[in-house]
Amino acid sequence: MYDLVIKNGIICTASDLYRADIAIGNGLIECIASNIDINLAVEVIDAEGGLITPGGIDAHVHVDEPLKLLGNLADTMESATRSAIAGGTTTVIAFATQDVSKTGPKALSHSVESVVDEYAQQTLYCDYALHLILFQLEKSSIEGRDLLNAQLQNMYEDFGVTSVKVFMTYPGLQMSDYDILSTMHSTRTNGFTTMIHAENGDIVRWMTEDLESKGLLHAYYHGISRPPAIEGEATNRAIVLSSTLNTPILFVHVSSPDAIEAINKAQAKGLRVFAETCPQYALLSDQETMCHHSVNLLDCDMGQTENNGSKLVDQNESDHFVGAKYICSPPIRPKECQKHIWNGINSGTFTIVGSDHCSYYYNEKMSAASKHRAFHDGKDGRFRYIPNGMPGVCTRMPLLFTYGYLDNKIKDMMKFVEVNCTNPAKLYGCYPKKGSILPGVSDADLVIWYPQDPAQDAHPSKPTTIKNSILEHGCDYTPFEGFKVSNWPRYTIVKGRVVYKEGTVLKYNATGRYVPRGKSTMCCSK
Ligand code: DUC
Ligand code: ZN
Ligand code: ZN
Ligand code: ZN
Repeated sequence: MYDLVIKNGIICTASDLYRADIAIGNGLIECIASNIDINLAVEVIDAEGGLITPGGIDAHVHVDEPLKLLGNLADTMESATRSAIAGGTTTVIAFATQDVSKTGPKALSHSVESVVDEYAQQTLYCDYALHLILFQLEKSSIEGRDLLNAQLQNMYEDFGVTSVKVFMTYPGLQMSDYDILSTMHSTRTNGFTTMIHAENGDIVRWMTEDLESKGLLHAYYHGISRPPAIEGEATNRAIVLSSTLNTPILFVHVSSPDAIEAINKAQAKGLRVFAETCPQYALLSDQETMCHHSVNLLDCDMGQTENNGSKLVDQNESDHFVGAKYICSPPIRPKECQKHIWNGINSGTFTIVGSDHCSYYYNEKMSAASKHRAFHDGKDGRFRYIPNGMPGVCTRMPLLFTYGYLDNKIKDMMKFVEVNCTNPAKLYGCYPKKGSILPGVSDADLVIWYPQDPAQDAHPSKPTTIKNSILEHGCDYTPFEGFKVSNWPRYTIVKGRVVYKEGTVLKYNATGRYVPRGKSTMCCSK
């Protein structure tokens, strides 16, 4: 007997699109065949001609951690995984931040351990894994090599963490080129993936201080302080560092055409350069951060701004802070950048799409900035104090389905599955257990989408518009409020159990746990 059989679906993987039934047993895909006998099944789901894809893998999710280095986040691992499955994602890869109070060869293992211990106390709706954020080398010298090698090796052996993120910006997190080289040397030795946040932190600092000196403090200037070229510069520089050591590299949350150009050039040369982008860079524009101001903020660019802060006039003083909802880094770019993002997804410049879910309460974003009131009548805050990040773990797959696949910005459904499900699994060492639908080897992590084009009232549970209330996350807003959607996950299945059905989360089927990963089959030195 099978635990579950799914009939009448169209299976879509990164390589194939075909009609077949799926039989599930013991949490795994057991059999795919053209007509599986329903008498062999304990439970049957009729997909009614809807697409069936692997569950999504969101490899870029920030969740509240014991160490609050990024500040208080609105999502626990419990609410983040609940939100994930409500949008068809069945595995999330989050971050454990290095705890610099821990030292010695097990320092990084201990950093990961406290995060895993905390999440073990929570109900998890899907599986999760962890990257490490590394921002300070215990010994920043050639002599420190053996220690860092041992720290990474132990973290792999103890917890199956095989990827490390480093920052080229942010006071306190920014690493020198020297330390990035040391990190890459050790990630190469250990077969780890090196993830890079590429923005030139010194330029950001200078631009921020220059804007502040002119009284230009609103959310909109966050983007002005981090122009596309500074992401391009850092991307180029990181490519030079990685090619110096002949080791692969992965750029996360790529937003700028300048960065895309640098990545394209490197890839064309045959360098092993990989990249992630996010839905917000394909779908939002800097207009959102300009809200309610009647002056032409676009006049203020690239440090040439005159002191015209006093000329700013709020059309609606009560909610002029709304632009803070869209603050993230790299920032949301001008609209003309969006086509470069879609082209990059289709052309393979981008290996994956992640959400960079990093949810700060809008209320807290306001108060964090208001603590440093410095602007007209004390009603506003400086952009530099507004936490960087927005929620997106739930909306990633549905947005890419409607605005990518259905709107012909993503060339076909197989590409959709590749960037959202299969490549993240390969890139981060959990394929084919995750990210595919292979009998005998893949977890039964699946999404059954609503049938396309049914009479609208045939499925009243299908959302047509994104509202914060349907996203199941902990955050008090979504930057995608009001976006129309033409499809949505109808069933989300995690390890053979239905955890989300027609708009309802089924908590009693939640069996998520921590998943140790192997080494990348794409982005690591052999
Ligand atoms: N980078 C991220 O990846 N997430 C949130 C903030 C940041 O800078
Ligand atoms: Zn980042
Ligand atoms: Zn204002
Ligand atoms: Zn992030």
